[in-house]
Amino acid sequence: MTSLVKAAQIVDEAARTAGAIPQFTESEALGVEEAYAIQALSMERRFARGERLVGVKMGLTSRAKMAQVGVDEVIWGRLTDAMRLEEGGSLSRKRYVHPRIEPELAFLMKSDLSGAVSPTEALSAVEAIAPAMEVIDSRYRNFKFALPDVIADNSSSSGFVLGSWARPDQDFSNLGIVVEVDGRPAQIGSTAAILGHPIRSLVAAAKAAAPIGGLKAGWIVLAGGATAAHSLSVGEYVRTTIRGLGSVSIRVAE
Ligand code: 0L1
Ligand code: MG
Repeated sequence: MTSLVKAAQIVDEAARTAGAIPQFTESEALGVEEAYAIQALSMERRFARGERLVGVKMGLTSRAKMAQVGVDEVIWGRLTDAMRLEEGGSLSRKRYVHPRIEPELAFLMKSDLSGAVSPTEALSAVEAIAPAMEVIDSRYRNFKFALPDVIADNSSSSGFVLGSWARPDQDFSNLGIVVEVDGRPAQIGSTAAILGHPIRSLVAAAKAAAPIGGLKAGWIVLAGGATAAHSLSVGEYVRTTIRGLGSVSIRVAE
């Protein structure tokens, strides 16, 4: 049985060097709690290298995502400052194993939020919302994993790009989303695909983050992919537009 510390080192090295690894669950039993412990330990290694925790990502918060991955549970991961990509800039394909991108709605926290909270309490802790995209890159071969594997691997989170912040006092429950690749629509959806309303994802994030002290003022929370993810190829220009909130884009470089 691989120790939690060893498993954390394996996923961290795979992420750092963009090398694919076998799933842990192919050869041994791994529970969800242990998987979160591996995630925490692997992210500690990044923090020891100077990265800073800047928020959390919620995953599998839409039916499309659950179906793409074949599970039906919401998961979460940690965001660091080094994972942030410049809006309108580019990402380097060779830094990833098999990157995909998905449209997200991001929250900027105005105040701390932790534990069991209502949607109204969650909303009052939000400073701003923005269109965003998350780059997910499973470190497992062929992007195949069981739920504990993906949790151990920081829930596939590998990068994120944020658009302009907007006031949260608008109805963002059902805003149209278009993901264009080189100017052609590749995915179409709505913010309603995120647990029926993205604020529910923030409620789930407050609960999920309680064991690590809760969400902090100034943090970013990615609400989760609103459509299936798009596999990235060198040369592509990807732009996500959320109606009423604007666009966010990235180019895929070598
Ligand atoms: O919604 C998500 O961000 C899911 C990430 C984990 C599953 C995947 O890698 O597709
Ligand atoms: Mg996501």
